[in-house]
Amino acid sequence: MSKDILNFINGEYVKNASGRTYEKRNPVDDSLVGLVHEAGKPEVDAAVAAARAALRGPWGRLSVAERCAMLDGLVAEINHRFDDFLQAEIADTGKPAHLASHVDIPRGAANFQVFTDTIKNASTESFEMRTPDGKTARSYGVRVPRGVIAIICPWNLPLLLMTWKAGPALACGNTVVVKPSEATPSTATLLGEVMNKVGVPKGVYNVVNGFGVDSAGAFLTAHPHVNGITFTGETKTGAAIMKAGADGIRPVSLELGGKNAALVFADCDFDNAVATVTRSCFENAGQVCLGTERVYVQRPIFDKFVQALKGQAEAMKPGRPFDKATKIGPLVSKVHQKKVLGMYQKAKDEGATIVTGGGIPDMPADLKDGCWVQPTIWTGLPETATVVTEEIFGPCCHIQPFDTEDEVLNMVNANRYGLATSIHTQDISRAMRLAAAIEVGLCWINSWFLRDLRTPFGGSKQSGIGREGGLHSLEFYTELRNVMVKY
Ligand code: NAD
Ligand code: 6OD
Repeated sequence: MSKDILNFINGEYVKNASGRTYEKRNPVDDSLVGLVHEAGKPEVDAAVAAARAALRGPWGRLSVAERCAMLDGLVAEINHRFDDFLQAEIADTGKPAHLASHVDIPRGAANFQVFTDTIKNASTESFEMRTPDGKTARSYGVRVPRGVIAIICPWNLPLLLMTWKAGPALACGNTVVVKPSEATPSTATLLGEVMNKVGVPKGVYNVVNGFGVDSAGAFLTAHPHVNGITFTGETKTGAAIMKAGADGIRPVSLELGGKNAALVFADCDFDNAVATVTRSCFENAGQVCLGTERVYVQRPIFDKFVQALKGQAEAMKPGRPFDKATKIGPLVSKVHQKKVLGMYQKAKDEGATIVTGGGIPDMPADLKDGCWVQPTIWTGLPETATVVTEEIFGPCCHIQPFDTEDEVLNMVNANRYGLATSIHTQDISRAMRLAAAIEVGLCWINSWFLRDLRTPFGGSKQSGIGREGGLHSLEFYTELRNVMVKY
């Protein structure tokens, strides 16, 4: 019997009026994870109505300290049910257990903790002035929740990226309706149980499952009682969401696609650069928005670097998530596998030299139906080639040689995206000069995906609008009201 993956509305797990379901399959071996009950308009309406009502219920009357204590309870309960979350995330994504247990699940919990700390310590401004009639007036800011927040999520780090938005939204006193990716519905849905266990009032956290266009995603973002939309996903979806937000003048926060570059200079710490670029290209099978798909290596070390990265790529053993030898999992779905393999073909058609990979790995019979692709490295393409300009979101990169700082800077900036970059050099002056000149929201020097959750996170150019993280999240999840008192 297959498991039902339901919607979570007003504190209860509910099916849908239409009876429409779809199969969620495990990308490791195509086994059935469960039947997802797709939310239609009635369920989205019910979720938004529950979220709206909850703003005026006990949730809205909690003090900041009480609300934060409740959310801190959530952190403890997620950690208590760590294995349930781990199993659910792995069944949906197929990612290696070591990755999910060190990144996805702990960060899923930490995202609540950091924002309860932030909101408890956030101050507002206050000014005193003299009035024309000789009295005094003081104005001060009050942070108020925005209201009902729609959270639209991708599938690559499902719990982490959902709580990255639900954490600050709830800490600030909003209520939320989450639309997880159709490919990864399980952990957002499971979190409903934890909400109930720790006493989060009904309607504060809701989950509607389904797709984007003509489905739960579009119904939710178009809903007039949604007061703000926070989205992580592809740039073209972000454009559709921005249009939906324009109706009713609802604010949007957009974390979008990227085509991130790594710059490797001849004076780098070679072993650290190879290890770091290996992670940034291949971790999570390349399905990390911050991941590297363009590598630029200074000519004196180009051949040596290509050979070293090739060795690392070929050592990435694909396999089952709980097998300790597994270094790389499958892609998330057949749809995504087809897209990535299409790009692998495109690279070939456009004349790439295939340094390694380029296809599907040879897998044992029980894993043959999984969504596997080989870690792949290309060289020899011009900067205008499709796989050098377009986001692939797979375990692959093109490596380009360069001679001078100016030359590499021009190549890196000649792209419509501007999410992240990493610079590998021991010349700190050069690194800091480039960090200021490269058009991105996030820049790592001699490191990658090292995060302090109090810092601003977001993309430049077509990689997004807005910054979240620490106090920056409060700009989206609260409104500042000015109060002027005359006395
Ligand atoms: P996607 O844009 O296809 O889907 C994201 C979510 O939007 C899904 O829940 C989907 O159902 C929903 N959706 C799709 N169309 C919609 C519509 N018209 N209205 C409302 N909702 C809609 O993205 P994806 O394939 O799930 O994720 C991969 C993409 O996400 C990549 O481009 C990646 O770079 C990006 N990403 C960005 C960041 C970041 O922080 N900048 C983080 C992770 C992923
Ligand atoms: O670390 C984060 O807060 C974050 N938003 C990571 C995004 C990764 C993208 O795949």
